[in-house]
Amino acid sequence: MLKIKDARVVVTCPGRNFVTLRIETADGVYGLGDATLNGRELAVASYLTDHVIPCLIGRDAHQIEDIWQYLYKGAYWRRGPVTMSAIAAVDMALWDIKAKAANMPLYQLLGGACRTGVMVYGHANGQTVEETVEEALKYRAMGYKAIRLQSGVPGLPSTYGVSKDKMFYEPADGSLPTENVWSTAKYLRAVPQLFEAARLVLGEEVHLLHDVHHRLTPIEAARLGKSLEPYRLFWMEDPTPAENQEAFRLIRQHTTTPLAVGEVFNSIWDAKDLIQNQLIDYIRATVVHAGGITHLRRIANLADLYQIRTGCHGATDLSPVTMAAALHVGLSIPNFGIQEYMRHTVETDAVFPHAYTFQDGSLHPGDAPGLGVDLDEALAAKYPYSRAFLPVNRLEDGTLHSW
Ligand code: KDG
Ligand code: MG
Repeated sequence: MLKIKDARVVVTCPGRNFVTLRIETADGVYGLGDATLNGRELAVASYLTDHVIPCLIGRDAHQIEDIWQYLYKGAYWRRGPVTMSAIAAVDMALWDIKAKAANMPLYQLLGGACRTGVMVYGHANGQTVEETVEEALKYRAMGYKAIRLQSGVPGLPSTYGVSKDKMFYEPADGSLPTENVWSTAKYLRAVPQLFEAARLVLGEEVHLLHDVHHRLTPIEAARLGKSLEPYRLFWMEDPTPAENQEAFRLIRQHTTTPLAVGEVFNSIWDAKDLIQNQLIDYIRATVVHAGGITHLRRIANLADLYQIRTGCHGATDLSPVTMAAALHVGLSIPNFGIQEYMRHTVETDAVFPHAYTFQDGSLHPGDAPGLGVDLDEALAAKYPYSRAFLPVNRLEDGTLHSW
């Protein structure tokens, strides 16, 4: 028995907000879990402090599955991003503790390495096609084998995912939500031009990806997928919202561009129909927002039955604790596809010293016991919480959009 003695939540903002759970056992072994939910951070912090931590004290930290079931089924109120991020934080911290107690890097406990490293993709973004391709060249020079391209749309003043800051940019950009303007017609004209130029300059070797951020209807998404086929994308991400999983059937009927969906999913039930009907190619659910390592592995196992691979969300609002957890999972599952890797700032890396390293387009979690990430609490305390929201989107006539 490895008794849970104490647990607390640390909120810090080294450039952006992070919520971290620290669970400590009676023998002094501690584990970390990420509980960051972009724009809703304090809701998860309260869920943990007020409703979860009191139920953890005195339990056996080794009983990871039982504690997961207890928190999921025991609350009566199942699923939802706040609940599942809180459960994820507990789950990550307990896996961290178990692997530290075993004196092994977590991936060894998960079955050992299936590959030498975890291929990642970086974000190239620019106001124009030329600027975006120039950014992509920088990623290629750094060794990236896969690059996501997002470009400004001619005629629109700003576009989500396209920022003045390049290597490190933050999508949550206002203490109240800022607003972008959207035009599907302008966007659909611009994207094929971006990828045509990119293939000409970057050649055939590098994998190219694109994120639609749920902005299209199924038939518009089908058209985009079709028009991008000559440029052989690795994937087209979130072409339409997936609350109605059936919607993807229509997209699928029209295009062979591979589809990636699921960064906002928090449960296997959000992905079940998409997976079982083979309507997607990559599942983007993440450790932090989809119930932790325990639940993500369940999703990955289901996906494996249907030849769907993982492509976990890995933007900067997922802390280095999640990145490490994703790398241990990615290294150890048979159906790993790719991992998003939007680099954290120097300030964030200093608050979360970590063992994972980047080489030749891949990340490796390292061989430190546990997740291989720590939290410098003294440094974290110097960066108090600062409210920040993701932007919203309106059509040119003012209609609130996203789908
Ligand atoms: O918090 C939301 C961001 O992480 C998200 O918008 C970024 O779409 C995104 C991505 O694919 O990284
Ligand atoms: Mg995305």
